[in-house]
Amino acid sequence: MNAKKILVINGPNLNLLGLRQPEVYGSTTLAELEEHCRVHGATMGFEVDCRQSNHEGTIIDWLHETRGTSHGIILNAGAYSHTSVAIMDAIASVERPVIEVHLSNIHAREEFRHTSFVSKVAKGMICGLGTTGYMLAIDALVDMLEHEK
Ligand code: CA2
Repeated sequence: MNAKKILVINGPNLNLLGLRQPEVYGSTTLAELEEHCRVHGATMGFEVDCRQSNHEGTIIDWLHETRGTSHGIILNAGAYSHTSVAIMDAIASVERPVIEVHLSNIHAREEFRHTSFVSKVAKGMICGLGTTGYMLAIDALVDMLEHEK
């Protein structure tokens, strides 16, 4: 691996960002969010690869791939965060820092959103700060990766 690389994975329904429920998830579209992530990473010399899928297995495949291709991962697994032991197991296998991000404050919402399987294995978690959470997660990963030897 030459260039320092961060993978941003957005899960189910996040392709609708900015298009529906702006009162909950904000008005920034997924394409705008991904561009902000790439630009923010680039200012610190990191390449940011952004992907979105509505499919659990695809997200798991991408997590497995990161073993040889990415130094750190930012994951908003959407509703799979609350249900998927399979994604949790995949994260536990990647041996790369994974930061969980949620746009909304999952603890201030319905009870079924209070549990996250991702949180059990993530390095850290940011929620409730909208798209700023992704920038903070990039900052945290860059700091971690620059100090790791
Ligand atoms: O707050 C978050 O980022 C969530 O991961 C978003 C998920 C939700 O199931 C989690 O509990 C918290 C839902 C993503 C749905 O995204 C939409 C965006 C715009 C319009 C409709 C859905």
